[in-house]
Amino acid sequence: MKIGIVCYPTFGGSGVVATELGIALAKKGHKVHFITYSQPTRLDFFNENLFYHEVEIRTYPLFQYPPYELALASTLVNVIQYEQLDLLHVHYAIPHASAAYMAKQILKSSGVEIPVITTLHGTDITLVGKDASYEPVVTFSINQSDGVTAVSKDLKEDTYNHFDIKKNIEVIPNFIDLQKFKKQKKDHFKTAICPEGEKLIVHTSNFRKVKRVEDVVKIFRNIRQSISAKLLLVGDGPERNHIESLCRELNICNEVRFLGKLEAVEEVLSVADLFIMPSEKESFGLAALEAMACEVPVISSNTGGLPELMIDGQTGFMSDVGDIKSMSENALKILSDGRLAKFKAGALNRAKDFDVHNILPIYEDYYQEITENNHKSVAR
Ligand code: GMT
Repeated sequence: MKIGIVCYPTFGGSGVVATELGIALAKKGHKVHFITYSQPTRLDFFNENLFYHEVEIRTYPLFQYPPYELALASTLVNVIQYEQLDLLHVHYAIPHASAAYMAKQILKSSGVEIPVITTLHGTDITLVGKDASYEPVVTFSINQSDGVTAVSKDLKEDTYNHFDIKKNIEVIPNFIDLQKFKKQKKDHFKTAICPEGEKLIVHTSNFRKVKRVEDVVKIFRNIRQSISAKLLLVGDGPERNHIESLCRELNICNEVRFLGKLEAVEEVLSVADLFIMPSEKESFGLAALEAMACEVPVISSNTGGLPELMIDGQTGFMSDVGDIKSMSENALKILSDGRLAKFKAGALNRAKDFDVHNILPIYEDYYQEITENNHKSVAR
């Protein structure tokens, strides 16, 4: 198939899922065209089946806000027509689903029919999309999509609860490439950070409020009252300065390292003993799955889609959002001697259920179903 993919080309989970999906599809022989405002972060190599089309956003002194959605819709029209794409798959509803709708209508006026699939990832529904400033457009463009997927059952339910959606939503979870995300031998790295054999705790996120990075730091402070440990914070975002101040306040700066945005996060995860994800909301928790694939047990909240990924007592433990005491106690249970190996094995075992080789065929079948439905409705 010739497939167009629209996503945010950044480190965020939706962009990562979209890019990894495109890469996996290309490896199976599909022609995949990424249509984004810059080269997706993980698309940094050559593959004969992968193509990248940049959305050029022209600005003009009159525009206080450059109309990205129009530039995207116009690029979609051009690419779909010129490359004769069979299907357009947009990731993250805002503004990709409405730009896709616009492109679809423009193409229809010249006799070109393109089926559109929208994948809902989380904050496009649970945070931003719900806001009155976007809600009518989000509802409309989801209903106008030919196919809709959500990354967890919980997100599907949230979507039905908060929007007037008439479409069937297919649940297709996040997935992982176990060839890439696996425990690598990085002992030198571990020794450099933990010279005294300290336990290594890792958190990766975009440092938004919803990630509750403050809880990570407080849980770490509690862990350190019982065992020696170090904390690596990977990623960057609006909360970072506040978190640095908190570390100073708690007098733990020597034990905490901020690594910023990293491309090869699997290298850090390879030496981690524990991953912490105390999010307020998490539609799936791709970062936790990446950790689990590298044999790192997870302490998380029990919100959103996390209970669909985690197995309490096997992959780690879940607690209520904000329950720092319970998360700290659970972290110590895992890190205490003799138990860590069991949790590491449990984490990896569960990650295998989300192997890309299991999830990719679900997407391919869904693509098939949606394109066939589209052909039938055009023939009618
Ligand atoms: O986590 C973020 O804030 C980034 C966000 C995104 O859309 O880029 O991630 C969401 O999509 C991921 C991939 O489907 C999910 O694994 C994350 O759980 C989800 N984040 C939230 O729901 C907060």
